[in-house]
Amino acid sequence: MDCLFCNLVKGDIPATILYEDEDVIAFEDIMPQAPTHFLVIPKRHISTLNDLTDDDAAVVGKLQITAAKVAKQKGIADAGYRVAMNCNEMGGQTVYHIHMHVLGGRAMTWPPG
Ligand code: D5M
Repeated sequence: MDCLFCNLVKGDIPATILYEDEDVIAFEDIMPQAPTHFLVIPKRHISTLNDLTDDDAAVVGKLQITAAKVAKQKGIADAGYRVAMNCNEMGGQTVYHIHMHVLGGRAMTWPPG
């Protein structure tokens, strides 16, 4: 299976990496929708949120904790930011390796489109 984000994790495609450890990696989104827009992904392939099991609880928690850490590092934490995960076609998912979007640096609107 050829997965874009698995290839990014392997270093086969370039990325601006903001944080990396044995479980997760955070990098700049290539099509930013806000002045700050980065993604946090598990290194292990999980296609969609629907594929999560109880065994994934720790890594999913780590995605959120990493999002908050990197948001602080990027200087958007105090002003505030948006975290979003898209699931399947109607949810707007285009890359089938789960990823947490973190957007900041501008006021977000609600509801999201
Ligand atoms: O979001 C998929 C996101 O992935 C979208 O915001 C663009 C981003 N993307 C796609 N390719 C790359 C690379 N190569 N580097 C960084 N970011 C990338 P979704 O929720 O699936 O629509």
